[in-house]
Amino acid sequence: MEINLGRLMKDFNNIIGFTSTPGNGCTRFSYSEEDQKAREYLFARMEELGLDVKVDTIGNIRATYGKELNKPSIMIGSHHDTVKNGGKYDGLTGVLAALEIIRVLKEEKAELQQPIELVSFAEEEGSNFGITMLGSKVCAGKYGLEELKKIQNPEGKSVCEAVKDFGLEIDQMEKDILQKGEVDAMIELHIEQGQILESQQKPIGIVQAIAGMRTYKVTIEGDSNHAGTTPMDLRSDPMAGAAEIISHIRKTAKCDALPTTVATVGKIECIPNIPNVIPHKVEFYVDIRDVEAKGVEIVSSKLAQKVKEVSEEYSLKSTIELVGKSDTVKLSSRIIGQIEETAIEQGFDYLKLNSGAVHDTAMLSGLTDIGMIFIPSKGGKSHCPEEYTSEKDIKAGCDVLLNVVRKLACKKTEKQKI
Ligand code: HGY
Ligand code: MN
Ligand code: MN
Repeated sequence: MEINLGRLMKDFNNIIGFTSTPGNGCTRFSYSEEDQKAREYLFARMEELGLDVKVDTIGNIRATYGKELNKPSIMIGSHHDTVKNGGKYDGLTGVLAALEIIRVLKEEKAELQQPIELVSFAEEEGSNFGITMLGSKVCAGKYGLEELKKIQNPEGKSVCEAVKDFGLEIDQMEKDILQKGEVDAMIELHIEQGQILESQQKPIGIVQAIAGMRTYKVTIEGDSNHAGTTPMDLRSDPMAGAAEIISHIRKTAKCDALPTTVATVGKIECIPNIPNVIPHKVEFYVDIRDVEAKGVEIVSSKLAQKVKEVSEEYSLKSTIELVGKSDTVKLSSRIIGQIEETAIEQGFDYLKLNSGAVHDTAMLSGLTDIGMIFIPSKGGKSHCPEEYTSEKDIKAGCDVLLNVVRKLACKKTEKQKI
């Protein structure tokens, strides 16, 4: 059995048009106008398929084929939100793969023995609130309402306010928390976002573990003053402090942690952000990851130590806030085995690897068996307009996922029993 690539790419080309930065990558934040347009497009396709569509209180879309079977589902999907000026393929490929797989199983009149549930998680990128996988974390019961009232976007709007403005009843969130046993397996198709598969010319990646991460928000306050009249030794300059801390984080991750440890400062804000003013305040986010928890631990503790040292040296007031965290997750050997068996049956070469990117699937570990299929990213580029995956690789990944789902959710036909 195989997907209809033309149909999937038609969906793909429609949805990538929903971006607030046309010509400069995809920018489709959750709860935005672009998100709403993408949702409307997806709802129309789901309706054509007669799926039972539900949007939960944080905005996760859950559309089920075979709901009447009233059994644990096989969940497939990903997310359709993006980073700012992001790529076309991150997340969306997995959502559209799920949609197309349901279409094919329906067309082929495959006899379901378990429902198949298409999921598109909200706010996976954390583009609004700086916390990755917020939708799947809420789905998995990792956040309570009180916490969502406190988490704010840069404009000071809380998760609850933003979600309510989008027309969702976040106060009722308890009823949507996923319970163990509701889902029999969750399998996500996703671009690798790295260059291992391409460099080893493997069309299929079978993920073994997903990196754990911590996101810290560091705030440094100093004494704002005139850039021209303040002698260097009389300054309490938060930007000078931030520069030392940021270069120290890079050195620690590169030289003093583990070979698999990575750390990034990708967002920084300077107040008042004027060339001839020594800043009053600098805020920046530190994204630390590793498949080995030890690596995250090393950089986190060195960060705290350096912030303390620099604050004393420059008479600065600093705070470090842990704004997001997820532990390393090992994927299900049952599902890994299924993916491997199917890739071999279909004649696709594959590689077992770890994921440096985090994924919604990881948030469901503990609630169900989880698996991930990776497909190559050209040049390993992602989270940027240059992100690209070939249609051939998209089809290979979808065909493997289609046949894994068929084996998990459908009755064997007489022919398959032979
Ligand atoms: O940051 C990540 O790893 C994911 O792309 N949100
Ligand atoms: Mn993603
Ligand atoms: Mn991403």
